[in-house]
Amino acid sequence: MGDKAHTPAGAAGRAPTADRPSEVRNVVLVGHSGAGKTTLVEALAQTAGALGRPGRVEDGATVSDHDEIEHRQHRSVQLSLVPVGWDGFKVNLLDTPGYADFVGELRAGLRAADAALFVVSAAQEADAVAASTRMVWEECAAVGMPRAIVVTHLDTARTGFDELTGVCAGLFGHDDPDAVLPLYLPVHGPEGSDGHAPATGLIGLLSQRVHDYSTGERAEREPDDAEREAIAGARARLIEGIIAESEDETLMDRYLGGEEIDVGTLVGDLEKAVARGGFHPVLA
Ligand SMILES: Nc1nc2c(ncn2[C@@H]2O[C@H](COP(=O)(O)OP(=O)(O)OP(=O)(O)O)[C@@H](O)[C@H]2O)c(=O)[nH]1
Ligand SMILES: [Mg+2]
Repeated sequence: MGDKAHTPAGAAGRAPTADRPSEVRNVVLVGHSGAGKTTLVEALAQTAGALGRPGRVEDGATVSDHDEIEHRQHRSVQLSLVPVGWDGFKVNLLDTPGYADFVGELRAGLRAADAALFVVSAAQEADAVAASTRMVWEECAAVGMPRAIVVTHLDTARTGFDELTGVCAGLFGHDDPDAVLPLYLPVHGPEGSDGHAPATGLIGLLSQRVHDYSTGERAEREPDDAEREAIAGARARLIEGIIAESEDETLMDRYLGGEEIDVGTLVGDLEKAVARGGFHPVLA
């Protein structure tokens, strides 16, 4: 990536440092133009404390789209590096342009990456996930790169989250659709006058807890009856998907025999499966 990579000075506060290569993770964001990669980077940087308030692409106010052309066109035209500190690691977020003209920038980002986030917009028709994005997925699969899928635009969605995770499993999990599954389900608030019901929280399928953001602050609560019902099927499928990838071959028998597998074991196996490139979480 060399001089093509840009670290915006000042905007993200002091860049996190890492003393050892083992403390660095390079994560590239891949997806079609307008999917929401730059907006996601902005939100991740804010959550990690690298930004006070997230800026918007259309205002030319994001850390990642810092070039004058990007401000004018409201889209990324070059590879951009946004370092954030998280849990003792330096995570270098590599935001790539989705527009095909800038594929060289995407290539540079892929070469530097340890893992990839595939960003898919629920606001676009499901078949709009570009063939080029699927090709990049196949390339990453060929080298066993860890991959996750992030669904954006759930607030103005044309396609519901459940439907979209099914579409993603079809597009990206053709070898094994049970290896492309959600870890959380979005909770939607009441429908506004525009007919959209914005997502106000997330239900953790493993933890069975609801992370509620409806007040603007993060709060945690027990699921209600309707949420419990939504959890049941999706949770069973997720657990089976994780266990199928587990190195512990006794786990499936124990699970099918009715044993309640502890969440810590499942999370450990999930992390290993993701790192091996064998399981791909879908995140809202
Ligand atoms: N409502 C809504 N708008 C979003 C969301 N994510 C992104 N947007 C908007 O969608 C537009 C495109 O988002 P970007 O983040 O620029 O998309 P991108 O993937 O970086 O696009 P390229 O840089 O062209 O590859 C912007 O106007 C964003 O504000 C979302 O989750 N909900
Ligand atoms: Mg962008």
